[in-house]
Amino acid sequence: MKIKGKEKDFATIIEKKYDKSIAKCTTKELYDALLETVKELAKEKESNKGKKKLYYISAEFLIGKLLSNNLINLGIYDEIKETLEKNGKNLAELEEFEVEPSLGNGGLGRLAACFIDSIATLGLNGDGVGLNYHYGLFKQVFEKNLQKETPNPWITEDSWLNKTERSYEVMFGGFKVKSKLYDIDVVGYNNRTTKLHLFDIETVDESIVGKTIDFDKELIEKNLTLFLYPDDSDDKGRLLRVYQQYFMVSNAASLIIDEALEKGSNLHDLADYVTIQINDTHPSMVIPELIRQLQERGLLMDEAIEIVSKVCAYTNHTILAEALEKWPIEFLDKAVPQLMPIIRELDNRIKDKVKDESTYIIKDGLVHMAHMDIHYGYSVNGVAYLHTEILKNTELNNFYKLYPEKFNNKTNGITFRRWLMECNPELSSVITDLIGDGWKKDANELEKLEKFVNDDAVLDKILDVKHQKKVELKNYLKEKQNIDIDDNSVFDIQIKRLHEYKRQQMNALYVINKYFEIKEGKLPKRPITVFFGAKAAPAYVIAKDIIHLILCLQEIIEKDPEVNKYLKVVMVENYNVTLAEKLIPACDISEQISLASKEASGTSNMKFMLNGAVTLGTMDGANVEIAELVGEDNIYTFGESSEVVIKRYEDASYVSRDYYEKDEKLKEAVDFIVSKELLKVGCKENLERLYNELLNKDWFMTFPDFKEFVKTRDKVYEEYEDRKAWAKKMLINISKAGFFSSDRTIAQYNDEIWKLK
Ligand code: KOT
Repeated sequence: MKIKGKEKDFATIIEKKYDKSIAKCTTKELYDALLETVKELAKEKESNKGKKKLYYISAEFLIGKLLSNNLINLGIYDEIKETLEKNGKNLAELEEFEVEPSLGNGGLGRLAACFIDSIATLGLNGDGVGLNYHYGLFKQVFEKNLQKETPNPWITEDSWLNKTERSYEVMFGGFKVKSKLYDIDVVGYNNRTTKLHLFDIETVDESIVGKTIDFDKELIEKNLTLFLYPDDSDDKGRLLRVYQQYFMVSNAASLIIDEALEKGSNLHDLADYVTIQINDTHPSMVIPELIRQLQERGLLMDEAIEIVSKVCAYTNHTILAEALEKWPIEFLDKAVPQLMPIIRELDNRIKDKVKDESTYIIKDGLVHMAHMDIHYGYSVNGVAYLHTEILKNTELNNFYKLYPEKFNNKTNGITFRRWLMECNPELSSVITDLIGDGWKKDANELEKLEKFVNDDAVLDKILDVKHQKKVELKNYLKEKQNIDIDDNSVFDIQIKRLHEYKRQQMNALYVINKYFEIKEGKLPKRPITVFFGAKAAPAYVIAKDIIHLILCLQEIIEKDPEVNKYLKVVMVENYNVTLAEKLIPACDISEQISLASKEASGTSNMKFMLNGAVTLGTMDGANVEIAELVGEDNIYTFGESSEVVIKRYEDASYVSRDYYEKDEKLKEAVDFIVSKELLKVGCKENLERLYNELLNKDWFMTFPDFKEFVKTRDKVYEEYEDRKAWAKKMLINISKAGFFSSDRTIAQYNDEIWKLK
């Protein structure tokens, strides 16, 4: 590798730093040296330049570990790996040493991380802006088959954060705080870098948190950047979120204005210098805050509003009503009183010209953040074709009628650097051997793989790699969780946040159904391992009950000698990016079983197909586009359509008990939740609550899809046995995954929204 123009090798760097050879170094020493080297190399890369700059503001950036990814993007992964191996060391140990930052929840946060990678790689002038949560989301531990939440500290002296000199004063109602900016350099796969800016406060006090995630929610100066989404089940937690959000956007606005001024903007022309992507409504207060700061610098309200309306673009990631943020006016009055007059003014201007009250910003004492984004942003996008259509035609139809020109779709994507090259080097090299490495820069080239669909040797290779990755996962989970897995079983995997609409409960009901079949002597042709990975929000009671059910099933099945040879449930603890990178390459069947219309896009579906898993899913989110690309022979779909589901909600006609009464198998599975067997290992209160919820409500309509789900899934297992036919499906999935590269998504954001040069 070249540092400051001079050829250097890692062994010499180590020798110089520690006065000893690589072989004699500890893991920490090697890690530190690599961290330092990579940080230095990143600094040398040209940072993306241009007059106009994008600020991608997001409450979450689920970046994952960075070492290997940075080595890949710098083009020195193989070199370092070999050097270490030659000296009896291995990169995997260093990867293990690294602590994963816990700065996100799920899809929205991981998407932001993929986007930053692609922005750097495409050489676009854009940075990410977010918060530096010290304890991240939370660390999930299982105790007595229940989820417990503990703090997840990740900031050590070996972190990727670089402390900067930048600092701003942020005013809250009655007090102010001083911010401190930390940066992480994001290296693109192309000699470029951008930055992830994470704001923090220096008065934050980790000691106010004990072993659990409880802490005094009113000590804002001490708790502001401790956790991502502190428990919002009570008003104090919700209010803290408002403080966090304002802290994030006020710093962002200050940074944006400073950087524009430095580049010669006179602020009247700010829209030529800046575009802001608002990642769901968490950063929405940037709109009134930017207006406020522009006024402070002498601009008049009219002009400030006009400028901001040309600068801000909004992405919607969900149609779930409870996720569309609405803040009580009292909250904003208390936390950020300086914003309320501006928000009122923004709302009044709408009330003056728009008749449709449903679009007003302030209604019934609540401030509707998304409404503000749509009225005062220049672009509104959904994250998959179906999702955007639902926004236009149903959820946001009233806004679509007002501003049809603002609405556009940007189907999500994933970075192939992390989700193929890093997590599956074996498959990457099979691909490269077949079609060359052009796909690394242009993912569409993966389509060239299609011509090998009848090549037995290629199909065998793909099956071999899959098996190898299954063995790796098996060994990893043996070491980490002491679980024994049969690598010849089918690996059936569902990984995503735990939510009723994602319907992990339906997967669990299938497991129960299979358990009964096995008990009755109807054995599967091959053992099945059903993996789950999911965190439930601390205050989401039913979601935690579903985790409880899954863990209880895991225990019962494991202990049953009649069943455990054929069926196994594995719920991985503390599911995160690191685990995803191990699970995804090893997956045979990708479970994407949300209630049609509810999953905006999904992104694990894309990661799985790229790694040769076959999707079993509903026609929801990006599954629809996957189905279109791979064709019906290479995906398994089932369940009611989004139209039927939307209609069912509209006429409120759904009665879950009707399905339960009519379907014997379903009844049997649901009853098992409160059976003697389960109550022996589980908690009565949780299991009964879940049982009653399903029977009396089932708001996300698991029951109507259950029968077809069982039938389709059984068919998947049967067809899996024709290994050659299955390998073809795998190959087609890989070859069609190119569309889901986040490089494509980001190029579209730029062409159609940001318009950076
Ligand atoms: C969370 C809270 C409020 C609003 C939205 C969310 C949210 C949505 N968090 N994650 N999402 C997911 O975003 C992904 C990226 O666009 C989608 O693929 C996925 O379907 C959403 O559920």
